Amino acid sequence: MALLHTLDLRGTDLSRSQLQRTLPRPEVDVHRALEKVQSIIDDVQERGAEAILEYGEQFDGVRPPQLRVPDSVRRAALDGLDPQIRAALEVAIERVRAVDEAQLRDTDLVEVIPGGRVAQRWVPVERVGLYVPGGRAVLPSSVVMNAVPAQVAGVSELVVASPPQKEADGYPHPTILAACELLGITEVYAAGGAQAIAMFAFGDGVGLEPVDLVTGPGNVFVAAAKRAVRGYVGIDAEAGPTEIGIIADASARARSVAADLISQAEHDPMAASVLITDSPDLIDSVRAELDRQVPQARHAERITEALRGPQSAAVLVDDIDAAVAVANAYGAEHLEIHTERAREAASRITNAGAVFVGEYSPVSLGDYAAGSNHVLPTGGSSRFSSGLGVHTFLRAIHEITYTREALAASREAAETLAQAEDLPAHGRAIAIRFED
Ligand code: HSO
Ligand code: ZN
Repeated sequence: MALLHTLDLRGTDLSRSQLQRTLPRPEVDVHRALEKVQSIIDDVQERGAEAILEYGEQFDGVRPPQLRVPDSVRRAALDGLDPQIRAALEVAIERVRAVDEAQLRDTDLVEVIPGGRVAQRWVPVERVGLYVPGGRAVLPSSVVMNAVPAQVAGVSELVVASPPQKEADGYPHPTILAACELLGITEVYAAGGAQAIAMFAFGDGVGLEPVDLVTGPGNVFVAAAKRAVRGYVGIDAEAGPTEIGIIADASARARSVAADLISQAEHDPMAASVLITDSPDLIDSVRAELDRQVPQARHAERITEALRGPQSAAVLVDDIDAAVAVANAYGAEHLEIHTERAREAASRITNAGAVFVGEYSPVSLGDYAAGSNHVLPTGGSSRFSSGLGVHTFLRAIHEITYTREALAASREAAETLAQAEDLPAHGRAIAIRFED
């Protein structure tokens, strides 16, 4: 079967609902994972740290000497980190921090009427658990992407959990530990999967405090566990397989387009790589490039599976307007634009986790060192949510301060609505203030 099957949408109905039915999407059954995950969560709630360590032994094949990573192990990991990797992480941290600092907001104060004020205070979440996957890919960049906005927001306690690794005596991967140390994160646990999420939500029974919010990517079990604990704690999102959409016209460079489709396919056999173009020739040349580049790739097997899957496609449309409509209906986690007037097309994108404009702004740059965040909404959830940012870690608290005069000037509206809703005690609570 060819890589990237063609979906010919020329001359078809481009309404949002029709497109959403037609466009390929990776299928991940979080629901099915829920049952399995629930029993792990129950067990962690019952038996605490011991259950977490046992699941680590079962799933990761190793048991660390203790659940919490000792300071000395973290420090040694940073000391042992390749200086080039350290420098690259520092670039990433610095750039993400610069972008995040621009997201900070002052208290907004609105004087609704003279003497009647509503202030909006942005308050950081107090304690946050960051999940960092191990397994197939150890991603220290994800530590940066989760931790920096939390720190910029002012989160006071940042806790990391990452699966125990056989090669590290049961502690998380040394590069993950080094990244934590670089970021000043001192509370780190060797816990993975659903048991880590349960630990965040309910504590470990012997001293680890529950968190208020859980963030970070993970596999289907992590997603299911997040769904299961949601409500007890906040969650950022259930991350699904990575997606890249690319809008390209005949002017695009097939080599770069193919390389970018491959780059996200490298994450996961379920990853979605979708080319959206008005040029049949470009599809041919991108396919030829894929045939050339994929076999040379280190992870050729999973890339091939991803590019052959129903979730990946070359979507052929009449023109770039149609391509924009398709991209907006799809709402890709990452959307690249390789067209002659790329910035203009980008300005018309309303649904995407992040938009990468022009040939020199590839998704891989965003994954590591653009300054943007790489934790982005998947599965079409960009229609209603944003990527991770300072806002993820802030809550808006309204603070209402009215004078007697301002309340007097407002009572009619409030009392009328109380009456209309048949809640007279609401009205009384206002009126009583003006009685002798
Ligand atoms: N593209 C991934 C993030 C990542 N890539 C981490 C490399 N490391 C999901 O947006
Ligand atoms: Zn990536």
